[in-house]
Amino acid sequence: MICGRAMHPFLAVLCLCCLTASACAAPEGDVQIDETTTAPANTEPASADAENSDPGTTLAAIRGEAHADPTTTTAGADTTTTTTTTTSTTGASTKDNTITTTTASTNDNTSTNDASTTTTASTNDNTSTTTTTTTTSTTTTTVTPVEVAVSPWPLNPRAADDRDWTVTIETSWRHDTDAFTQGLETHDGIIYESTGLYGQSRLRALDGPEELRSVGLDPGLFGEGLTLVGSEIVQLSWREGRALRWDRETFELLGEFRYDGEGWGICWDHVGSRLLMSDGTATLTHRDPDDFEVVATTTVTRNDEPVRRINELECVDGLVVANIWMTNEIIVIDPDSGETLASIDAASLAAEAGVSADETHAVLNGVAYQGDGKWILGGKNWPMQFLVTLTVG
Ligand SMILES: [Ca+2]
Repeated sequence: MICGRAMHPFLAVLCLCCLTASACAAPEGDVQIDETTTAPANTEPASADAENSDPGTTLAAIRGEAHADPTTTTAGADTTTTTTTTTSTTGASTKDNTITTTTASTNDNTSTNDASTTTTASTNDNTSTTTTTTTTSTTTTTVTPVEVAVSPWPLNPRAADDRDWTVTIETSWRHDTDAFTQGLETHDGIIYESTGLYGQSRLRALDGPEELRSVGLDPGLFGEGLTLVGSEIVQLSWREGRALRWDRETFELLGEFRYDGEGWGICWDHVGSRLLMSDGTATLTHRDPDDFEVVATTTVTRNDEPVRRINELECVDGLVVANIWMTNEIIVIDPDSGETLASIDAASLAAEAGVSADETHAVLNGVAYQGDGKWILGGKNWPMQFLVTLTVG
């Protein structure tokens, strides 16, 4: 019904009723509602096709030499772009007689785009249109950096042409000048230090310059080298023939081993499952970790001559690293043959620490391998300790 100014008064009242009363329904068919129906999109959501995902990951194993220690560093992240395709089809009736087929695809499995679009259109008497659409879904996968081994050595000490190495200082920190360093090792970021001299010997746990805990030795013991064996610390004494066994976490004294001769340096060779110990001569004594019994001895040599005064030790990757008492030289030793494989000149550290040559007690002593090619070195009563890497030359 159409309301207007020219209508009959009765119709005008009726019209007013219709406009104001919700119960007054418009006669069916009186109002033409032209409904436009919008068909819901019939396109399936694109989804990644797992089977088409090819991370294309090549994990480059960046290892050191054949005897690399299983310590690690981080390789660069690798990013791979994977493109997958999903196809959907929409069918709808139309009034024209056209079949239109559109196919678009993009395929990229190698981060190199290779896209193609093909459109085919034809006209005939059919009354449907079929559109095939290939949608593109791109997934970018960032591969988690992979930890790979870094060698402790600048060159393979068993095969290198140049075995004269030196140190490069990465950083340094304050060290207690009252600490007469006799043994040094590190684990999980904590430095374990044994100090000597009668009445002053201690076992210490350090976080850089800060002492985390410390325990004094019997005044009759002169502390010497130490090493970690599992949850225990084994600490030598100089002439007392007693190796103290400590709990690594609490510094509780668990017991001791007895041995003959002097104790200088010691390290746990996990590769050979043995303790290796020096006594100030050219001898390395191999000991059973359970009862400290001697199982073998090796004479350290260089050019077939014995190398004496082997002092503080560090077992690394099946080899032994030792500083030679009263020198700034550190050597790398094959513990089975006794052969000196490489020589490290660490004289720059004493100079950096301000230790003069005539301070005969304040000598280089203390070698600890941290991992990632980094070493902690120090000296007796030195005012600083150093984090270094080894370099050729
Ligand atoms: Ca050591």
